[in-house]
Amino acid sequence: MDISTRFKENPLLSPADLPPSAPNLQVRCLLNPGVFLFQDKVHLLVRVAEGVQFAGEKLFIPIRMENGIMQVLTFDRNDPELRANDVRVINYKGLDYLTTLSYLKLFSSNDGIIFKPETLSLHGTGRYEQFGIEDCRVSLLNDTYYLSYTAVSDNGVTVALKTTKNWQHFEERGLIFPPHNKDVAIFETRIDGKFYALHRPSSKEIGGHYIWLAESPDGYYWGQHQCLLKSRPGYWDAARVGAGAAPIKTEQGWLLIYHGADYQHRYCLGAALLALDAPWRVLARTEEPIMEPTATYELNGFFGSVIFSNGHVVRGDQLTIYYGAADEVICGANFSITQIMAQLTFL
Ligand code: MAN
Repeated sequence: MDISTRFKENPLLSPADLPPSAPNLQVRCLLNPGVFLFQDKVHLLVRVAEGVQFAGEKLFIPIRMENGIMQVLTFDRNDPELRANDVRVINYKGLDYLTTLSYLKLFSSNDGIIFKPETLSLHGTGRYEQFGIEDCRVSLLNDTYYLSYTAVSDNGVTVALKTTKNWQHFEERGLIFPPHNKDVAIFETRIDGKFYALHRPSSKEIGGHYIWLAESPDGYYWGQHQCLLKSRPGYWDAARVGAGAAPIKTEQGWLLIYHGADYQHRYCLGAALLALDAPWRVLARTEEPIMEPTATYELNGFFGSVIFSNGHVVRGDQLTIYYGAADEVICGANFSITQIMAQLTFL
């Protein structure tokens, strides 16, 4: 059951709210923000997806070369070796390219509703980020923010980590998960001295798009992997599942908000509960979504029928999630944690 209360101000941020980062680019989507509190303000680390204006028979793909310079690849739409039937990705001569190049842009707000851009922009660098950086989760442990984000290149879809204490100086921690992996959410409390993270490896053959758990002595080197939550045939989350932001610590366990999609690529949110002292034990899961795309801005957009969240703020029983709607705009919604708990079915 959809138990969310959408902000009446939705969408909070749209592509028109930000100028492009280069003159020949166009902002196509503002989506999937990482969320954190810093200096008493709500901050969104927004994924900005930019493309090049399509022109007639040509298709343009922006990429960021290893030296940091943006380059535009040109394809002929009628080329028999081009496959371009997904708005997000094309395939040419057997190789995949993304139609947009994403970077991360910081916004802040006093009230959690009206967001203004800050100066900070994080662009992809080096050979693993040439197709962009996406969908950052921001986890706070002690005084350090951990930024885990998707790094895409022709080497594959990987997960990279940066850390910062002040949002001015960043430590590059490199790739923490090899391809194909995304949706990494680092727990904000250590358990028995160890760091824990949810991640989502994908297999094209045996296996699927499942949520896994990993542990680490230092937050940088991850191992002891365990498969946690699988997609469920016949359900709203039949095709894929992936973690949202860091799980929320409650008395009953770690409350995880996750996204699930069916084979029609309809993305909804669900919840699961993990044991407090043993997060590899799944205690409960929602049978139905707790939020599904129904609003116009969720149904229609760059990629319709999508609700995707990787950031939230918790205040007592109130959970405020920020989410990408239809892969194009950023919205907000409130939940009661008690009500989410009531939707869980214990295993
Ligand atoms: C999928 C979608 C895109 C994303 C790519 C690479 O195709 O989630 O939005 O850019 O994966 O991560």
